Amino acid sequence: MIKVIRIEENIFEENERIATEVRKILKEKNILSFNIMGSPGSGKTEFIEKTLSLLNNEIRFGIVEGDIEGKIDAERIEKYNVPIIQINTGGSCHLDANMLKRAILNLPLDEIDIIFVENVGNLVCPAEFEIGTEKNIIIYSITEGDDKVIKYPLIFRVSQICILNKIDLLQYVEFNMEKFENNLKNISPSTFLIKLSAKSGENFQIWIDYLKKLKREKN
Ligand SMILES: Nc1nc2c(ncn2[C@@H]2O[C@H](COP(=O)(O)OP(=O)(O)OP(=O)(O)O)[C@@H](O)[C@H]2O)c(=O)[nH]1
Ligand SMILES: [Mg+2]
Repeated sequence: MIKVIRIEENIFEENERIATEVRKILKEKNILSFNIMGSPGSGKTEFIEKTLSLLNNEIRFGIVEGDIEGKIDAERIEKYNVPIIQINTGGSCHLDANMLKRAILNLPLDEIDIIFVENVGNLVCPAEFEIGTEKNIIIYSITEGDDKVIKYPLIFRVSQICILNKIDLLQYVEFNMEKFENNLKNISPSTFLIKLSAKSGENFQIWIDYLKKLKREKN
């Protein structure tokens, strides 16, 4: 007789249970939280840095950095003097709810309004694991091509916000904006799109205003 054990289901079930715990902790502390996902190099850390440089004086942030190895991104953010936890997954291509739970329990939650979690750079795996944050953001950059919404639909579907980054490079890169926008509308109609450059700051104020609005709605 053969007994089949559905490990995959169990992993997802257990993850969902802990994600609910994380959600509860963050709700109790009235913290707005974002799971920031995207390919390696799409600009997740640059985006966090730019946001901190503009809002650090008026909003209390906490940062969780997820990487397979090392603490390079956490070190980049250190200069903003915000509480940071670096998670090293040791090989896993995404964060899971248990990792985030351990991280936030090491943050001074009573002194934080907004938490940014930078997930491991990857366009596939992070989309499959809820970590208990309130909103998902996909940071996508124009240098990755205009076809990826079709090829990697899940990460766009699970994201309430899509940041289309590196628009300062539009004149140098073959990127069909209309095609990208139409694909996004078809695959995930409710995803809110903001086109900006975290580097030059072009359109960045749109994100800042939107973030402030989300924060006000939370209060
Ligand atoms: N031109 C341009 N470069 C950018 C922009 N945003 C980020 N970069 C550059 O892109 C490179 C990668 O940016 P990161 O912020 O490290 O990307 P990341 O998504 O955090 O990467 P991982 O953490 O490795 O997944 C860096 O050299 C950034 O300076 C942008 O808007 N325009
Ligand atoms: Mg990074």
